[in-house]
Amino acid sequence: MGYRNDLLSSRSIIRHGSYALITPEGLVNNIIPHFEKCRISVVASPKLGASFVQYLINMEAGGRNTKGFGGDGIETFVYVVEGSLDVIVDGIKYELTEGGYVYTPPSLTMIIENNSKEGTKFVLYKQRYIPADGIKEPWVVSNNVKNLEAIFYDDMEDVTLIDLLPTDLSFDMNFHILTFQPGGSHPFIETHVQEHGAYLLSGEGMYNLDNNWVSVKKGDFIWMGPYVQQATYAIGYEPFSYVYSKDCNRDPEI
Ligand code: UGY
Ligand code: MN
Repeated sequence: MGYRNDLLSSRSIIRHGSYALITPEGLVNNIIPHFEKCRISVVASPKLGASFVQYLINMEAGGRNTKGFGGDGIETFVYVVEGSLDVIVDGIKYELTEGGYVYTPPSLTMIIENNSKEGTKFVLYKQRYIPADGIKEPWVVSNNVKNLEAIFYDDMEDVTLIDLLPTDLSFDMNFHILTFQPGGSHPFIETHVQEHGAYLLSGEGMYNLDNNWVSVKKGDFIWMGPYVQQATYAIGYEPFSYVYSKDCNRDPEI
């Protein structure tokens, strides 16, 4: 850091209310009360046009948020990208390693602590839960993607999908992992009401966002707003994979 050693340029693209590509080089640190020993970037928020808030966090050894994150109508989700993290919900401790995650329902808070000797990197997410008449509240979910089955996406053998949360109507959101082998692609350009917050875990792709093709790679974050056209081709030599949010199971308000 300090004096520049090249032209000032960036691959990031910000289209308020539509979509955003945020690359790791441009991330800045945010101080947020109760998050100790953390480097936090808020990559999606209502200020961008998103209905949720998503953070990329690097937490040092001994870092934590013991006040509790979420609750009071806000559901939360954490996914570990590197290292390990302890998450405590309702007195129960979940010891997460890479690929581990916890979903916390809107009535509870999550405490997060890095009790390891190394730094850890994780994706954190919050959104206001939308109750539905006659549908019971969601529950705590924790697992590791290594334990979950990947299914072929739309019958294509070079694209797989993992659902991280139950498809039960109690849940108004889910997180998924889509993985494309090089050359694999979506079957068509999607246009849908749901939003996504996507963190790119591996590989490279050409992504169509609002009918603009942009190159993206591991470490990038993409926010896709409602109805923004979206699809990708995987390029390069390794699988292109991302973990992403999706709202679901609710009738839009008018
Ligand atoms: O679930 C989805 O809507 C997903 N196929 N979208 C995406 O990858 N952009
Ligand atoms: Mn989509």
